[in-house]
Amino acid sequence: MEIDVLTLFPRIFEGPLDESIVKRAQQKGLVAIRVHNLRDFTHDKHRVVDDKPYGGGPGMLMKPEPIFEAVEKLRRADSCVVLMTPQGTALTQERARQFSQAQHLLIICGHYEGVDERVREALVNEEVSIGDYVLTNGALAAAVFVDAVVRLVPGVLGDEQSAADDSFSAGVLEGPQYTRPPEFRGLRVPEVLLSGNHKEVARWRQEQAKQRTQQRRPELLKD
Ligand code: JD8
Repeated sequence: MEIDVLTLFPRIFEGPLDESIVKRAQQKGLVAIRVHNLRDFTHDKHRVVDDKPYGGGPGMLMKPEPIFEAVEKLRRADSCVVLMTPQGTALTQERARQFSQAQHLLIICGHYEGVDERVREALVNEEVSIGDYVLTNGALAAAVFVDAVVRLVPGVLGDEQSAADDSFSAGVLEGPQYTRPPEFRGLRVPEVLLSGNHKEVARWRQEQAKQRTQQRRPELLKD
């Protein structure tokens, strides 16, 4: 998979994408991620990327020209052009799975009060939000989106981790987990986990996961 990201803050991506699993995916050649500064697609002396909204109102909008120029340069026949925006449909694990099948993702990060509507009309295939809370811009949202998608690209996760992922996709939260020592500051690991009885362990985990889901995310169990 190839991913191109258009943003005014390329450095936001340096940390998150150069660590751990996403880094390894890039080193293994499973994904290529390129981050582009939208200012590089301006032609004026001051590299202006924003302008006032017609009709008035607070703040600034991203002007269409740099975004059109960048998308038209980077887009291919097999691209999916994604706009990060609070008005997008919410990212879910199922949606992340669908995006992980794409050959090429071209991600536009909104900044300021958002983008000129003609960007949506003419360039964007999918609008994505990462959740119902307000971020200062779309760059952090795009980093989250890339992380969620890249780990689902075939070969990125080892067998152990992909099995764990299945349990979330199956619609329950993970239950409690413990490692050594068996007693820490007077707090004991549940006896069943030390018993060596694999059937009992599996049953206990299932029950714990169900209880925790019922308590914290009951909507996951309905249907
Ligand atoms: C893109 C600008 C901030 C949005 C005024 C300041 C996604 N789940 C999400 N929450 N927030 C965003 C997001 C926020 C953005 C932009 C995405 C571009 N802002 C603006 C309008 C109101 N604030 C997001 N994906």
